[in-house]
Parts: sequence; structure tokens; C-alpha cells
Amino acid sequence: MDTDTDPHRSGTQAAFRSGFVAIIGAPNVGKSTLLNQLLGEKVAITTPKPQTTRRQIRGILTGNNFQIVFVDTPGIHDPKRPLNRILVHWATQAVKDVDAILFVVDVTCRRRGQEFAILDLLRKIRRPVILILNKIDRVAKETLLPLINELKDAYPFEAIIPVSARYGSGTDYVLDEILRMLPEGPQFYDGTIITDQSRENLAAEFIREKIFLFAHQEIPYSTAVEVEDFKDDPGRHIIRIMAVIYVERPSQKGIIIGKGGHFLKKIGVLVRQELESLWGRKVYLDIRVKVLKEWSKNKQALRRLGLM
Ligand SMILES: Nc1nc2c(ncn2[C@@H]2O[C@H](COP(=O)(O)OP(=O)(O)O)[C@@H](O)[C@H]2O)c(=O)[nH]1
Ligand SMILES: [Mg+2]
Repeated sequence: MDTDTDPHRSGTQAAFRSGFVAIIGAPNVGKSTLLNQLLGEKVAITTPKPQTTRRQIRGILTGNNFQIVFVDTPGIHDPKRPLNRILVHWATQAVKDVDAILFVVDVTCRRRGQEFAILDLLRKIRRPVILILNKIDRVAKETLLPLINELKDAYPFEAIIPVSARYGSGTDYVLDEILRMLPEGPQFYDGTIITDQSRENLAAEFIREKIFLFAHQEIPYSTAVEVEDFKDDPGRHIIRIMAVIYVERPSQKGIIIGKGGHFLKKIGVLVRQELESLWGRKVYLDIRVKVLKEWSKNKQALRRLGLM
């Protein structure tokens, strides 16, 4: 970008404002849905089952004189399994150096234990916090007031905003409130970038999302996805992706492939369509399934899959 002609840096404009905003809350409250809604693009996967966002994802919203870098966090969990320990670590990491925090609570399903654990963390780090009451499309308005009163007494929030992240109601107020709090600062990312994830990672995440949507019980938690090869061939207007779904046991492999390859095919078609619409390009997607024994308990495997 040519800085001399960049209006953001010219002295006649209002000062450029920027900052990092962490989105935290228990698993499944709608953090990733909120991020996508605030950005107007899908950069984070969302599923009906908890614990789906394993890595920290940044979503970037750039305006004429501001840039907000959202940090979507994995849920905060009891550290029982090695994977859970990593999740806790990342959540704590994510709130460390941010300018503001969006603390999301699901009004249809309170999880007081987890909420109090998070409030304890917030008290220690002393950053401005906006309380987001999400999924208000599912409850009657009258149920919100007692909830607001309870949480208002539990922590000095900068603002309390009821929203429906899925349908986008109330999310404009969230942006207004963040902009009000945003300090003067530089533009961290090029204005055209909406996420810090590579296209390889996005493709892997979209595949994982479909497994969470369509596979049952322990299967989603036993799978990891890796993009082995990614070729962008602008001359032929096509992006070629080779991906592998790792499972922990041979029996799980059969389930992911499905009868006559049906399950795998369904995933492939949906992911290809989503990637094509996000990138505005044709995508060729090849997905294989491999067994990597007990990968979620194996440090070496976790490291290789970028989960540690
Ligand atoms: N009805 C309703 N469902 C929502 C809303 N926001 C999220 N969800 C659903 O809640 C589930 C969990 O959302 P997700 O964003 O993955 O939660 P996360 O784990 O906190 O990131 C998904 O099935 C979403 O579609 C909302 O505003 N209303
Ligand atoms: Mg999420």
C-alpha cells in the first residue's frame, strides 16, 4: 500500500483507531457465529456441538478510520485431557494483550460454573468487557431483565448488549460500543485481509465443521484435518486442494467414508461450494481418510497437526 496516498495516515483525517478484541465464553454460546456476523464473512466454523474451535482465529474488520482485530477463542474447559489443557492455555493467552473483551453468554442455556470461572479470569486481567447476551431469538424478552440484573451485579461491564448472532440483530450496537472504546493505533493488517488464517487452514476448518455437523458421538472429537497440498493455478482459474481426515481407529474410517463413499462425498460438495463462494474461484477438492492411532493423546501428532 502506498502510505503517502493512504487517507488513514493523512493529517486532515480523524486519527486512525485500532485494537484487539477477544471473544470469550463457554463452548457453544455462539462466539464464532458472532465473529462471522460482525465481519459479514465466514472465517470461523460454527457447530451445534461444543469444543469445535481448536486454534485461535483472528477476524479483521477494517473501516475508513479504524481496524478491529477480533480474536475468537476456544472454550475454557476442565483440564482433564491433554487437548483440553491446550484449550485452556489458548483462552488465557487470547485475553492477555487485548484492548477489549466480548464475553458471550447463551441466554437459552446458562452455565453458571463456567461463567464464574471466566469472571474470575476477567477480574484478574482488568480489561474493558462488554457482556453479550446471545440467542435472544430463542427467548421471550421478559426473561432477559432478571438475567441482566444478575450479571450486572457480578461484574462492572462497560455495556450489556442482547443480540442474536445468528440473525444479526443487535450486532450493530456491539460494533458501535467497540468503536467507542477503541484507542488510537496503527493499521495492523492490509485492509483487504479478513482473517489471519491461511487458505489451507480455512479449507481444513470447513471440512472439520462438516464432520461436526454430520457425524455422531465421539467421531468429531477423534478427527483432525490436514491440507496436504494446495495449488492455486490462476491461469486455469482453479484452486486444487488435497486434504486428509485423520481418525483414531479403523472403525471410524469407515464411518467417515460412508456407504459407497456417500458421507465423504457430501462433505466434499458442501465445502467446495463454500470455498468457491468465499474466494470467488473454482475449487477442486480431494479428501482422503487415514488412521493415525490415538492422535489426540499423542504430543507428536498434536504438534504435527498444529494443535500444540
Ligand atoms: N438460535 C440461535 N442459535 C445460535 C445463535 N448464535 C449461535 N447459535 C448456534 O449455536 C451453536 C454454537 O455456535 P458457535 O458459534 O459454534 O459457538 P462457539 O462454540 O461459542 O463458537 C451453533 O449451532 C450456532 O448456529 C443465535 O443467535 N441464535
Ligand atoms: Mg467457536
